[in-house]
Amino acid sequence: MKTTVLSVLLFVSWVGRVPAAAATPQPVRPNILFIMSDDHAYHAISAYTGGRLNQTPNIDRLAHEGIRFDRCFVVNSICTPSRATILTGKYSHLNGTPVFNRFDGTQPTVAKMLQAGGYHTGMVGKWHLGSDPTGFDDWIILPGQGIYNNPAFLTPAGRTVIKGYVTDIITDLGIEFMNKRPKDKPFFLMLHHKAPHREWTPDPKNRAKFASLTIPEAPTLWDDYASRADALRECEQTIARDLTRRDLKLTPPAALITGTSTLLRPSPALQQWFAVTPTEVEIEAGGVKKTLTGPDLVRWKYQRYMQDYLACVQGIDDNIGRLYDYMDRTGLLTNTVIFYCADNGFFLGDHGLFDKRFMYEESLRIPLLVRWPGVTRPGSTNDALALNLDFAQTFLDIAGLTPPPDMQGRSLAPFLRGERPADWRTSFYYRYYHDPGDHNTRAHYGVRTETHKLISYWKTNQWEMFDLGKDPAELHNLYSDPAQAGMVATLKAELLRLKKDVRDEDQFATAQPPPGVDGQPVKSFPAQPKAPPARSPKRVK
Ligand SMILES: [Ca+2]
Repeated sequence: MKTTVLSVLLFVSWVGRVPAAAATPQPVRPNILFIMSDDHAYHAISAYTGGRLNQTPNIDRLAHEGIRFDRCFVVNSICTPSRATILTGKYSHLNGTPVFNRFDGTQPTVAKMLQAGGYHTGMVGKWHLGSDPTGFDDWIILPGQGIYNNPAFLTPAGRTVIKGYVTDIITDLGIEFMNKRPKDKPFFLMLHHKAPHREWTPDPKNRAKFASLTIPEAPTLWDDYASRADALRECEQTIARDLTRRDLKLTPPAALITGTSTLLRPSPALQQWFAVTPTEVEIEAGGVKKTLTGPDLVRWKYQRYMQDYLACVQGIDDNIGRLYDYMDRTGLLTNTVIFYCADNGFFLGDHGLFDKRFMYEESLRIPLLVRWPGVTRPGSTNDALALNLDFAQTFLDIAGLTPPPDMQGRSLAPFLRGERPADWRTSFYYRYYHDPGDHNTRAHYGVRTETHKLISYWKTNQWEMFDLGKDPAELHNLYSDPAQAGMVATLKAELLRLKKDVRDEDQFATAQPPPGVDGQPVKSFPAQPKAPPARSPKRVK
């Protein structure tokens, strides 16, 4: 899809700094293109699944020509905290962004370090950190979550609307950044897609393509939650109960679309109609009308959800293909390290859920594909425990820059070079804070090792322990099994060790910073939220 005239004009004025000397030598250090989608589950990429749910040939090409990380995870599975962790190389409790609160852009970030180290830096697409981007030579971001069609963007010069579909536009803007960059230095571009975030609005072509498909059901769609903590039963992110009429793209009564009210600018009454979570839906099949309820309705909701989600993913894959073509044509493929990942995992009906947040694998794990031509062996895979916490140090390593000592991850570059450090981590720490919060998902922290997982819902003092080897779907909570007492004790000790090691002193355990990312970015930053009085880590028994 072509860039609109408006966006070309916008971009020319946005970039505006093309060096006079175009024919400069190829930079020795590689460019870094970091592509991140929003809520793209690893199991919606055929390189990971063999195509069980969908085919993503262009994203798969990154795996075929590079390395596929099979155990990459986030340390706090929601949008804003993940983005803050990627920029800072620090856990939420140290970068001050545990929930949907405004990121303090005055703190050190990998973008600032790369910029100071000689990289031309850019940020295009979904930012969702509340404050203006810092450390970027050029940026153009969606305000808050942004919208799918004809989205507004914010730039250093102000706000503008670009006509078209958001995934196409963000790709166009990324291409323009690369096209107009100074050619005498390497670039670092963060290209962040909005898709496939809720409410999963595809482009018309892919919507039509997926509308008639029947998607295989998740193996744990009908999970009865037996043996698990109350958190699963209490959460409001279920396919059965919590998808709205808007999510399901139901057609409102004509009477509600009157006057100035439209689907894009709904009146309060229409908004209220869209927000309802229906307990029965009338459908028409073969000319016959039928009202769905109960399990039939759950199956129907799952199909509607997955058709649109996967269609959004297909739009991303199409656009990765366009990026590939551009980079091939311009010679950039030979000297650019390309990353593809997501900011968090996502439930695709797994455990009967949508959304993320929980420390269960589908939400905790993200896809990570990296193509580094001439360095990474094509088609290689890696099962080391990798984290979004590691990305900042990885970028700096690739750029030949030394990371500051207070970053908390570790460079993944050795794996890209085909090495495996003998002392690589064998466990990691996770913490989710947004409780009370969206979807009523209970706050929790935990440890995941190579083989097991222990989760503490610290506000309710409930626990879960899973043997990931025997029970990869995490259906059997072994926490209270007497035969597992030794393993539970070992995992509790490891959890406390890690909590101390990452300097989590319960900075945000009792009070969340106020929300601040869904309005327009502002140029003033609040002071770092004050930590509550020091207290000993929650005692685990
Ligand atoms: Ca996200």
